Amino acid sequence: KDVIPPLEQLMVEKEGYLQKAKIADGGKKLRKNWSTSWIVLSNRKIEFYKESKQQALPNMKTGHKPETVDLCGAHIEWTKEKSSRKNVFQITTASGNEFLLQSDIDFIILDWFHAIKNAIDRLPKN
Ligand code: I3P
Repeated sequence: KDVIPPLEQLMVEKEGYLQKAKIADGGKKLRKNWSTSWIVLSNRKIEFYKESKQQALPNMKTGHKPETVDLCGAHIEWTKEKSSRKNVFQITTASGNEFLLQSDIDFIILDWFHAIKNAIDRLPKN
C-alpha cells in the first residue's frame, strides 16, 4: 500500500543528529545540558527530537510534541565563548530562546550552519 507522507515532511530540508544544548528560554538563562538530538530543518522551523522522527512517531500520536524553533526573526552565529567545545554555533530566536548546536565533524556542522542560515535569510524578519 502506498503511504502518503504528511505535507510537512515534503518540506524537510535536512535532518540528522547533532549535539544540542538549550541555554536560554525567553531570555532567561538555563543550566547548560548537552544531549544528542535528532534535528529536523524545514522552511521556517527546526524541530528537536530525542530519536529519529520515525521512531518518535508513536510519542507524537500520544501528544508529545517535539521542541520547535521558529526561524522567523532568528539569528545564527558561530561562538567560541559559549562553550569549551569546537564547532559550536548559536541560534537565538525572536522570543529569546538560545540553542547551541555542535558536532566534532567539521563538514557536518558547516552543512548545518549554511542550511539553517539560508532558511533564516529566506524568511521575513518578523
Ligand atoms: C557543565 C558541563 C558542560 C560545560 C559547562 C559546564 O557543567 O560540563 O558540558 O559546557 O561549561 O558548566 P555541569 O554539567 O555541572 O552543569 P561545555 O561542554 O560546552 O564547555 P560552562 O559553564 O563553561 O558553560
